[in-house]
Amino acid sequence: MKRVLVANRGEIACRIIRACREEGIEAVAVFSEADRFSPHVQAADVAVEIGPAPSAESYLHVERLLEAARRTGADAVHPGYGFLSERAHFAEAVEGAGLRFIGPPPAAIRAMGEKTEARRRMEAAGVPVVPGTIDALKDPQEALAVAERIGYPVMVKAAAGGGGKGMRRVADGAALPGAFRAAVSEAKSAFGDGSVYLEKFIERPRHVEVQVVADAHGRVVHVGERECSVQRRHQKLIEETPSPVVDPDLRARMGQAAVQAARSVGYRSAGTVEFLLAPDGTFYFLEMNTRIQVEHPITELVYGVDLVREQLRIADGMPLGIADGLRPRGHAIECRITAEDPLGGFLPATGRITYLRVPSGPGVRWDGGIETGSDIGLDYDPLLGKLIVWGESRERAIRRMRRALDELLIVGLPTSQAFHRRVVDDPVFQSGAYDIGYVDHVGLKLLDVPPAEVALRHAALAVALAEHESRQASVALAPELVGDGSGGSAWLRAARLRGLR
Ligand code: MV4
Repeated sequence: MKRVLVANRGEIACRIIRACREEGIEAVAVFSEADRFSPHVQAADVAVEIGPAPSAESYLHVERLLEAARRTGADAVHPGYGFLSERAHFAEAVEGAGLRFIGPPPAAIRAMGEKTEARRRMEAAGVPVVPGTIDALKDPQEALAVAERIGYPVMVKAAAGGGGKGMRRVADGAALPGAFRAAVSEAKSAFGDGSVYLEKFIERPRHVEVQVVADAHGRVVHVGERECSVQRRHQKLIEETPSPVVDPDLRARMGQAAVQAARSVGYRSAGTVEFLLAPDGTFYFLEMNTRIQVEHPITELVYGVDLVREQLRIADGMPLGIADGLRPRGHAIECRITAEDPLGGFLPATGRITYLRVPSGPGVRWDGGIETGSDIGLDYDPLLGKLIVWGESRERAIRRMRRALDELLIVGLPTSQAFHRRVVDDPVFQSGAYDIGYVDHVGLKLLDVPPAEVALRHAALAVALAEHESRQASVALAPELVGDGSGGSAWLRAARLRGLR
């Protein structure tokens, strides 16, 4: 492979371009009008405009992407994540155009894309799935019979659903017929397919996923797990590895199940098998993501691998560059820095980044797709970048993340940084004893700063500002504010002078 077209934007496009550069492969960037001056365009060897801002006119437009590949003489396409990364028809179109698709075979994408088909294959492959049905239920009577068998509470799920849509918990038999009928009509209108099935409801699960990598010569390895339970409305916010509750024995069993899942669909390239991990240590297959994931860097730091480099090598027919049985070293945490306002209900934020300062130093990695001057709009996913840290232990990693979050500065719009800064100080998070309910039950409350504190802060700021202005006017009249540079800042002195600290 000499030239790879990166069919993506933002931080993942920059990440893939870096791997290409290190492998001596030329990178072709594609960009929409809105992304003309984006960092991924500047980082590539060649860049092609593919259309106006809307994704459907640009990053999701198969013909324009293939046309860009043809025009630039690319011999492979890397889809990144999101956009067309898990569309089998795109992988087929790329291969049909004589290019290599840097990802799994289309058949593997398709097999894992249909949730009930995936469950069926997993059960046949001996991968643990949540007890329940696989085929759609005919009527409420059948639902009642199945629920009696597996026991309440149960989860009614839409076969065509996913990402939490079209699911409902049912506590007892009295509520089941009504819930069943509601789920069918909802699924019909939302997905055009009213098929629903039943599962045992898993109480207080954790979302733990396993990284797998498979080459074209039949080798499949797992590269540990990632704890992804800190998420809001099925959007992950913080990920870490190792999981605080996975010990070497459970890691081996989950890893083996994930490898089995990948083998059962003839997988190739990097992929992730998602599990529900119950408090009693039992785990169940949820779904498989047939792409490189946002959170892949924490695995890279703890296992010492480069997953995008592996994808490039595998697409080039080279054998896997990862040994079997790698063990985790240290601990890594990722905070997703998004253009959302945590103090305003995580509403999407827009604006110009008037100043960006990213942290660095030992064990700190910033995978970003922004720079000072970037305009952040609503056309694309709100992810601005990922702050990832590595520490010798979980405690050291948390301390380092706190320091890195204090160092990160994004001026111009609100971001999720404020949320992450509170989570790293939260005793529940620090204990590691959290599940998928963490954000709703604990995380969001961290943002409710008591009003008194807010008033005090505003007062301190007002005073400090007044002092600053008066000092500017007559610095000679207030030498105590200028100080000898020994203790703290003029702001602090001003606040102290008024007994606020
Ligand atoms: C479940 C579950 C509990 N029991 N299935 C949500 C997304 C979809 N892929 C599957 N999901 C769930 N399925 C049973 N039988 C709880 C969830 C769930 C969830 C799973 C992982 C991460 C976050 C979640 C948030 C809410 C519900």
